[in-house]
Amino acid sequence: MPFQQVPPTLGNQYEDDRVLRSYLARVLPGEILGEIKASLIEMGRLAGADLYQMQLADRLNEPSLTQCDAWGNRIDNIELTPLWRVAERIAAEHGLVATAYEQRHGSLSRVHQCALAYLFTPSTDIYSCPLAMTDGAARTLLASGNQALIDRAVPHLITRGREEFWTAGQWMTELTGGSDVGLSETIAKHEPELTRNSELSTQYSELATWRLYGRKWFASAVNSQIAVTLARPEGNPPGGRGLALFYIESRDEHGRLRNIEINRLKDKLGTRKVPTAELTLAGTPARLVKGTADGVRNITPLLNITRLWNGISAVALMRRGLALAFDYAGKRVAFGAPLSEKSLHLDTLAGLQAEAEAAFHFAFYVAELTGRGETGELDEEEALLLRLLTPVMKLSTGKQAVMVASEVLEAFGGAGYVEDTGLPVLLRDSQVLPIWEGTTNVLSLDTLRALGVVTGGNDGSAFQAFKAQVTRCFERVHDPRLSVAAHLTFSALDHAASWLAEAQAAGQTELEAGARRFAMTLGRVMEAALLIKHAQWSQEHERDGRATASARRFANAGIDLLVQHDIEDARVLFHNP
Ligand code: MFK
Repeated sequence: MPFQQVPPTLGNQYEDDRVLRSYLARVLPGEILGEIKASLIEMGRLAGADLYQMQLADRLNEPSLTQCDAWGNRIDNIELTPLWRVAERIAAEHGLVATAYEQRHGSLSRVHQCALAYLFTPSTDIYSCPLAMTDGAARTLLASGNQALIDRAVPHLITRGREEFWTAGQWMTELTGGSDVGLSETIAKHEPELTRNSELSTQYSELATWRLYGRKWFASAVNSQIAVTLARPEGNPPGGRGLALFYIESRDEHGRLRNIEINRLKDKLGTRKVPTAELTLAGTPARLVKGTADGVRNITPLLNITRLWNGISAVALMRRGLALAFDYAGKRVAFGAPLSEKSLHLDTLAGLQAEAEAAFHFAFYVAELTGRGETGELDEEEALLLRLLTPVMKLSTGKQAVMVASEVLEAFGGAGYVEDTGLPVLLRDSQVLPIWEGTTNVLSLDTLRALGVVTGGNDGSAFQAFKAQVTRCFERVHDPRLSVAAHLTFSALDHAASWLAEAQAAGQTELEAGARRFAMTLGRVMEAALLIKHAQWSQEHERDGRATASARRFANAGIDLLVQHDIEDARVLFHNP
């Protein structure tokens, strides 16, 4: 018989996931875990079986845009891929958004929802993108207090009924920039007489009294029923404060776009199933969400929710890559033994597992805080902590996902580079995670903003909240096998504190130049602290030493990234004087 390689396979993605199950056992009271377990087992089954098989079969399909019908009428129709159509139904029925709003288990409903999203995401080709925006739009509308819009849209965004379910887009990015949103050029004209315009359905016409004119350069999941977007009311000043937040229902009751032209779909490195488009808003009817200014501030609830989803997606994609790589290591024989018995291969996978495991605890800790924020349970210190940790978690886990995905491909040798294994997409889809929802550098600067450093309002309380949480993580840690990891964590924390004080004294240039190293160090400190805390718990409650092994590896791989670089060297390299 010629040699035949056995491919990697997936089991039930909940039952096989030691990290998820152990974490849920720690944070959820037994009766809550008992109530939600069936939903997790079912999602784990779908993710490892039906959806995964569909995903492999769907590999070559991509969304398509048909701009005109046979007779030249502009229709701008988008056809989604088969897997995405199934994903939409499953997402609604399994409450991928709804779970967080039904709040059957109070603040822990956010953890339940994120666990579902974590299982669902790797098998559904970034359908998490429209779900993240839908969740973010619901949270933003609720925060706005705009009762007319809340009544009209939120029930559709948080329903479990597949027929009534709406998804939301987030149209922010323009040619002027995806990061510096305050440069947006879209203009809003107030037209109260729009209410009598027959092009609008009766209900929507009572709401939409503005028209938007401009170009959106990177509008994700453009097939969504609604979108939230930013535009500058005529006469408003420049910058983010002069923008206002608007609500759009993109199609009329006949399915025609409301003065929106889809110019083309983006030809992207990854997330190829997401119909991301360039749009022209040519007098699109819209409704103000909250006030006629401060649009950037008013859309931040959405940004923080999508950044949470980004982190959950990052740990989910890491988990998928490692589930396949661990399975394959037991099946692939080279140099006389399975790879799982080769110390160098084991060592490599263990390092990746440690990164993924630390990232997992960070993302889910932010989910816990987000849930408590939504049920009004956060005190002042925890609110500062959530504001700080959201960008730090997003930027840390995004970078880890790319590194882990790249190594996972390498763990398969040449097979990892071949498309029909279904592996390369893991790397392409991971690569978006540090880019969208705020690049690593933009979020590093946001970290300084969250600390109050940018505005000069740094009274140290946000950093103090961070330190207090790290300290709390160690309250019950006593295993000597974790002591080196603990020492490395506190030493990095001390260095971060002294660096911040020195950089603030040195001035804005020094502060900004080191902001990424600083934010990444905070991220690794928090990841180490949370993982060590869990490791101690898992030993005591599960007699399981695997989290301890991961914590030791993670800490030894390096927590403190605050090496000193001279910004003058960077200037020399750039300007070649
Ligand atoms: C898998 C799931 C992933 C999800 C998929 C979604 C796909 C969608 C793809 C995309 O749309 S990607 C595009 C996303 N774009 C961004 O994330 C924008 C990145 N840029 C930033 O985040 C900038 O920091 C920002 C635009 C916010 C800077 O704008 P400004 O106008 O310079 O903001 P400014 O003046 O500093 O802040 C305005 C107010 O908002 C301030 O409050 P005050 O008015 O009270 O002073 C800030 O403190 C506040 N603020 C800013 N960021 C905040 C925030 N508040 C809370 N949370 C934040 N994150």
